[in-house]
This record gives sequence, C-alpha cells and structure tokens, in this order.
Amino acid sequence: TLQTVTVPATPEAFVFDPARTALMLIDMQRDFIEEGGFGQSLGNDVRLLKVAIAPCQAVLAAARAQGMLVIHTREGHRPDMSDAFPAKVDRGAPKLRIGDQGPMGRILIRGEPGHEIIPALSPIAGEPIIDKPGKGAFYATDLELLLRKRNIEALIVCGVTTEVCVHTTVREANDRGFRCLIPGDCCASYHPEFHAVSLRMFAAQGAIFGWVTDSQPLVNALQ
Ligand code: TIU
Repeated sequence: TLQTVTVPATPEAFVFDPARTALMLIDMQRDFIEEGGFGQSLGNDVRLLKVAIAPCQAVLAAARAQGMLVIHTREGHRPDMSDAFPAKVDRGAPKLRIGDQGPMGRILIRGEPGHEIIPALSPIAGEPIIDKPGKGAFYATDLELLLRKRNIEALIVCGVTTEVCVHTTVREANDRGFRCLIPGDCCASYHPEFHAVSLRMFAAQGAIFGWVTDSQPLVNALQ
C-alpha cells in the first residue's frame, strides 16, 4: 500500500494519502447512461456519457487495488415521491417525468432497473452506496458522516454529469473541507462545451474548488 501518491494535475500536482482519500463515482446509473432513461427523456444523446465508462473502470480497479474507500452514489427518489419537490419534478417539458413509467421502469425511482448502477461499474461488498434525492451527494444523505468516520480528507470525484451532479458534489465537498481531484475523462456531459468549461472552472483561480487530471496519470500514480 502506498503512503503518499503524487498525481500531475492542473493547476499543480495533487498529493494524497490513499488511506485518507475516497474514490466517489457519481450517478453512473442506467437512467443517465443507457437508452430509455431519464437522460434521454430530457432530450439528450446518451452516447456522450458512455465515453466515461472505461476511464472510470481503470480508476476504480486502481483504487480497489490500493484498498481505498470507494463510494457510489445514485440519484433517485422513494416510490411514493415524498422526497421529490415539485420544483424538481415539474422542471422543463420532458417526454417522461421523474416517477413516470419508462422502458427501464419508473424514471429515477429507487428499486427500478433504470436506477441501478451500470453493470460495468457495479459496487462490490463493502462499498457504500449513497442514495441521494438531490444533485449534490451531501444534501440529505449520510455521506459526510461516513467520510468523517473514516478520517477521509480528500476525494477523487468521477461520474456524470460534469456540470450538474459532479459540480454540485465537488462544491459541497470543498465547503466541508475536503480537497477534490477530478479526473476529467472519468466525467462526461450531454453538453461537451459544459463538460470542458466545468473542468476549467474547478481548477481556475489556483484550484478554487478542485484539481483536474485524467485517468491515466492517476492510475500510473496508484501503481
Ligand atoms: N440532467 C443532468 O445533466 N444531470 C442530472 O440530472 N443528474 C446528474 O448529473 N447525475
């Protein structure tokens, strides 16, 4: 097990202790990444998100090999939708709304096939899954409790979409004192321009709320 890992990153190298760092995989769910889910119901091309799968697999394997804490998140709601505000459900004019019946079950509802994490990144025993009703993984969840209990001080944040749930989670984490490293190719968006500028936003102003790298330098550093 490595004591200290140094990863080339923007705006400067990111140094972390794997024992005090968690890998977070944000919302790598069928509802966002596969045809017939929430993402497509919003009018998006889900192929744009599939590019993040292989880089996430590589980083996940390296993190598991180091015995790092791995946390998976899922965005979704209770079947009775008592945790879904109209402000979220009524947003826009999608073909299918949250809670409606789609090809992969009810959209963004816990327990439905579409809510599951894609098989390529399935959690294994001992890896916590955080079910979150919002975009950020800290809001209305016990994520912060799990991280503090393990004495975690840094996060490596992967997942979809870059400018929505990844950004919200990194901003929440930064304000709680966690340093965040984002491997850019492990994230993706339905809007490539939003993805690109989101990565720039993390690292601007001297890493105002994050450091940005890619999967390969991170995997190399974890060997
Ligand atoms: N619509 C969109 O880009 N994202 C979300 O609604 N959720 C996540 O980013 N996970």
